Amino acid sequence: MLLEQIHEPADLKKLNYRQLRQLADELRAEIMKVVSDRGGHLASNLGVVELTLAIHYVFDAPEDKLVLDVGHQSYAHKLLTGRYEAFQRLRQQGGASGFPQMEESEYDAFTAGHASTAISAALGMARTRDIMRGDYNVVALVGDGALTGGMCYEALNDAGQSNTRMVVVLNDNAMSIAPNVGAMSRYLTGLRQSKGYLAVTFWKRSATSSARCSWTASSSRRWASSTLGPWTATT
Ligand SMILES: Cc1ncc(C[n+]2csc(CCOP(=O)(O)OP(=O)(O)O)c2C)c(N)n1
Repeated sequence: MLLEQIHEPADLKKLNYRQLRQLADELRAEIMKVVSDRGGHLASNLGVVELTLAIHYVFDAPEDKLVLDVGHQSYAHKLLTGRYEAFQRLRQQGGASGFPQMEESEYDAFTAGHASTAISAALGMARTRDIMRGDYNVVALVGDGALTGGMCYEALNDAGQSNTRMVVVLNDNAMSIAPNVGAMSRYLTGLRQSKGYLAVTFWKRSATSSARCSWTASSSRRWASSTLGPWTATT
């Protein structure tokens, strides 16, 4: 089993594409096994397995900071950051918390639970980095449900205006606790169905399938932090 051999994200970078796919399957199986026993969030965690793998493959946590909005989607992140044993006792005393906890791991850059806080927290970290002349990346992962919270707009407004270097990944699965409603949800649905977006998705699929073997973690990271500009929303 590959998962038991992953003690830190650096271990991921030794895997080839086929092994990464196997690891994604193992993560899903582990999450289903533990959640059916201990309870917890299931769908939101199953939905970010590949995304979490990709983020940890591209970036270098804990130097690079990953801020998860709400934090209910943190199970794959915990399993990839040395908490396999603790995860077996998920949400039990002495086991892994169901949310990111700074006291639990240096990989949890922010203790979360409330929705819509990640972009603001990440912006604060990015600003601190700039003041301290640091060089690490800061990544906020936010769902489309959490994105309906006003705090996100205050942070996006501030980040866009100040041009602070950070990455915002939007996980738009058209779901919150129930299907999303409202103008932003309608806008994102329209965006996902637009010709331009579909063309980019098609291009991305063909580019990544042909570049699979030569695309390394460091080249992906360089691409993410330089080519995409100061901050980026990705669906
Ligand atoms: C301020 C606040 N309100 C409500 C909640 C309850 N809550 C937990 S998860 C969630 C939905 C998040 O949806 P989304 O951001 O789309 O993530 P997904 O589950 O789709 O990955 C909500 C509203 C919360 N954690 N904080």
